[in-house]
Amino acid sequence: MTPVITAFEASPDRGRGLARDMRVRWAFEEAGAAYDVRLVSFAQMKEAAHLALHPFGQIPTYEEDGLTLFESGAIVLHIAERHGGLLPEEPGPRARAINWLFAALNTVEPPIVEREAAGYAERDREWYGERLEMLDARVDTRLGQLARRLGQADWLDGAFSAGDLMMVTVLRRLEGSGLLEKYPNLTAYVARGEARPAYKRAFEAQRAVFERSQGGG
Ligand code: GTB
Repeated sequence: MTPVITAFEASPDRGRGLARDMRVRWAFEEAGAAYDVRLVSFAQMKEAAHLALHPFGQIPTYEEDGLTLFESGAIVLHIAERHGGLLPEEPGPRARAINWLFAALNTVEPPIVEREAAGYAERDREWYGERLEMLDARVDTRLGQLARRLGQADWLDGAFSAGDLMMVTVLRRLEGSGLLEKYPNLTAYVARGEARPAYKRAFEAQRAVFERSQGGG
């Protein structure tokens, strides 16, 4: 069976590839593996049929031959383990690539998401400016640390891996914030990820979904 993932019927990012199906699509494309997409509305995500796949009523999910997964990190890791191209074969480098995948999700993404969430939920509060400064500083700490470790290397640990794929998608969530630009090696790193043919295919696929949802395409 071709794996089926779920994605937003009309992504609130308007096709900028910031929703978490993008990382899964990119992993499939890097692996050269076919996949199908089932689009869901916000209402459908909260209905019983979708909650049976995803206990938190979100996208993305993954279904294949009786296996159901949720959590974009688990899905990307599953794809990487099933196919070549996203994880080194040697145990040490492979473990380090997985290490970076977790670092992207557990150490770099949380302050970025918290900052983004404050922008949606707290923008009108009188203390928002002060809070934003604090949130920016937390993100900046992580970016500075990551920039130091990456240095002038192309990728985080040798060849491109699922760890880089995840880190690039996480850093892309800073688009428009102006925070990444302080670190030219990180902006170049993201651009390097975005220049990969597999990334471009995944990006176009999710963008086409958004265009169709607006009556285009
Ligand atoms: N930890 C989970 C994972 O990694 O898979 C988190 C999944 C998640 O947050 N899914 C979001 C979702 O389904 C979509 S990606 N939200 C609907 C809900 O919770 O009801 C997050 C996202 C949404 C929108 C933008 N955007 O507009 O730019 C970016 C990212």
